[in-house]
Amino acid sequence: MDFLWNKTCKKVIEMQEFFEHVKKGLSKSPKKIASRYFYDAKGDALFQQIMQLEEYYLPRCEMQIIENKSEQIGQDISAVHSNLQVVELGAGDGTKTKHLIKQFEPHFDSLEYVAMDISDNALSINKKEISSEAEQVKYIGVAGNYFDTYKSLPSTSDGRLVLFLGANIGNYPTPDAIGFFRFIQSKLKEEDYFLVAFDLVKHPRKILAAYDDSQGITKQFNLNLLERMNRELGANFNIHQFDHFPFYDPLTGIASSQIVSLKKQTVEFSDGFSVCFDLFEAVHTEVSKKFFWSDIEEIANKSKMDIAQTYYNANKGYTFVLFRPQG
Ligand code: AVJ
Repeated sequence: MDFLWNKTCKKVIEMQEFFEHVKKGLSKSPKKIASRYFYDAKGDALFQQIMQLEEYYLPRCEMQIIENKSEQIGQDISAVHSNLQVVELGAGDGTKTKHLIKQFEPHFDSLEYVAMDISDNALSINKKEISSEAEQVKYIGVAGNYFDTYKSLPSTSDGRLVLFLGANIGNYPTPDAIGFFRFIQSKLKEEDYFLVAFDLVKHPRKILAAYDDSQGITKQFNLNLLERMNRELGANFNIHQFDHFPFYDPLTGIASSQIVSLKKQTVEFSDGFSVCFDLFEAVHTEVSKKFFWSDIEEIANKSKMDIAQTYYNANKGYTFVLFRPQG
């Protein structure tokens, strides 16, 4: 009963927060909704499908590094620490990280893994995946928004490695990425580490194809944002009167997604809030930044971090960078 009550409260608070965000974002010019709202249950399922797409090359690149470099990463960090706490932000279901943790295990006297994710569902799979792969690892799962959960992470006498994988850093334009790095730094001691996966700039057509797949799954993923507003906020979007428009700018390394209104129309929400869309007016939904080395160096410098190591996939289009606070 208590459990159900808590779950219901959480859901209500989340929906209120979503509604406030939507009201603000759709009243702006240009209109804007943040990509973190993609991920309701249907959005999670669509993202799983995206990760299987031939055109969406990112998960395969990441897996290459995890499979071929985890041993090296473990060895590099164990030169400094024999007891390690690994904290993963946006840990997901653990199907990737379990390989990393498993290869880390022999290098440390003790290993603790703290998985942080917004989804209870993903975390329960995560626990099973990690625990069955690495039995000696002390497992801690923390559900919630990682800004809140990371902030209240207790200190440890062990070394700490924070993981931020999946190229999720790409959702932060450079100034936001710098702010995010400073936030991570606040819980790192001098010898601690931050390991981040970056998707690097590559041929613009290859990048564009990753966000404009031929099966239209990415389109469904974006339009699900409108369906989510229908489901949760009682809006009356007709998704057939909107289209998805992704593009990539090689000058900035930014892939952007937008939802375009195919006619002049008004959309109403259950509480009386309404929004007008002009003919072909767009709503910005996502930034997926592709990084130049100079971007990564700028982020490191401005957040007072040093680059300790870099690990690449086979074609060098994707990298894990190991950062350390500047002494
Ligand atoms: C989960 C942020 C890495 O930007 O590539 C995939 C999300 N959006 N297709 C990305 C996404 C459209 C993805 N990240």
